[in-house]
Amino acid sequence: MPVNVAIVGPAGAGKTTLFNALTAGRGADGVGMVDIPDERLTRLAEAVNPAKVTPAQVRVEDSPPGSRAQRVAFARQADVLLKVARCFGPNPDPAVELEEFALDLVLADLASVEKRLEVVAKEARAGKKDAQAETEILNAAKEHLDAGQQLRTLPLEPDQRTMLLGIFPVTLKPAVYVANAAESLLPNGGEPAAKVKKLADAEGAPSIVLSARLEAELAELDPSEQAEMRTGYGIDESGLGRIARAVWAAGGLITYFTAGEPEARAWPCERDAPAPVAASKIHTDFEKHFIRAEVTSVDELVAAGSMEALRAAGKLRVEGRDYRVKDGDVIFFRIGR
Ligand SMILES: Nc1nc2c(ncn2[C@@H]2O[C@H](COP(=O)(O)OP(=O)(O)OP(=O)(O)O)[C@@H](O)[C@H]2O)c(=O)[nH]1
Ligand SMILES: [Mg+2]
Repeated sequence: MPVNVAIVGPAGAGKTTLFNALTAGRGADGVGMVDIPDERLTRLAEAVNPAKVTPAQVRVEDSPPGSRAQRVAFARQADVLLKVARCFGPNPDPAVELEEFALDLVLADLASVEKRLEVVAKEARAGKKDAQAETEILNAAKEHLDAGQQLRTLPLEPDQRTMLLGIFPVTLKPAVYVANAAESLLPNGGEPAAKVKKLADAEGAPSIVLSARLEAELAELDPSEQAEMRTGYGIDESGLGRIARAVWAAGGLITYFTAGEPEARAWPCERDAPAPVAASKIHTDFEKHFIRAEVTSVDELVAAGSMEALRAAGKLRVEGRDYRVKDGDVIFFRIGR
């Protein structure tokens, strides 16, 4: 399943421009599928020479025009929020604009928490197990939101987090900040981008600097021209590549690979997922019928040329159900029936 990324943020921050850049103009109705560049997959494909190469994909969605409530509802359905801030044009004040935008999300979560508190109070009176623990965490959340803070910055135990997720809080979603800077301020975005970074750092969220307009122009060039232009601006990686890495980091994702003759493929997966859960990304049945995982690294596979060669040399690691899949693993899953 692709990762769902919603481009959100203040009005006129360059969200649609960034959407067009990321989707290279191929999005329709504000939705586009984007292939994630990964040099490891490129190297695997060169070594294995498969019939098909399938990169990881992200489903990117642009904020639709609409009311504040509609914008909040839109942010709610994403896995990761890409928060764009205007760091170009006259008097950019991205920190203030981002805080105003965040306040809408905070108020929306506050309303959900209050509604849930009423329900849980009834459940507590009826003697429902866990009602007390849920009331406590909801009250802590309410206090945090009342102070204008997003839930992302509230320290939570795993079970508290699970309880809070029941109200689909939008300020608990992982976020990546994008300082959309004037071309003249590249590569580091100057003072406005520094403000964005400060805000992101305070939340422990990744932030990146780019020019959405420049990225949109670059997306129309062939790769060598792109690289040359980027170098001129002091940028060493595409906006898409940098956004993807930040989305993976914020969303707690890793990438593992499969590399057979029919297909070499990159699979996004939650960090620390047990092997059967990682296998279920390929097919839901694989979780139930998981037997074992045969694991290697990109470098070892590239050196050996194929999974078969590694297997024959006894160099594939055999891992069981408890194995936690790592970023960069190349895996062959043995599945029963
Ligand atoms: N100089 C400069 N202008 C930009 C950049 N990105 C966007 N703009 C301009 O900013 C204006 C708004 O851009 P949009 O992409 O429509 O912004 P938006 O966030 O989608 O706006 P709404 O959907 O109306 O909230 C347009 O005139 C863009 O050309 C950029 O990186 N540099
Ligand atoms: Mg727009």
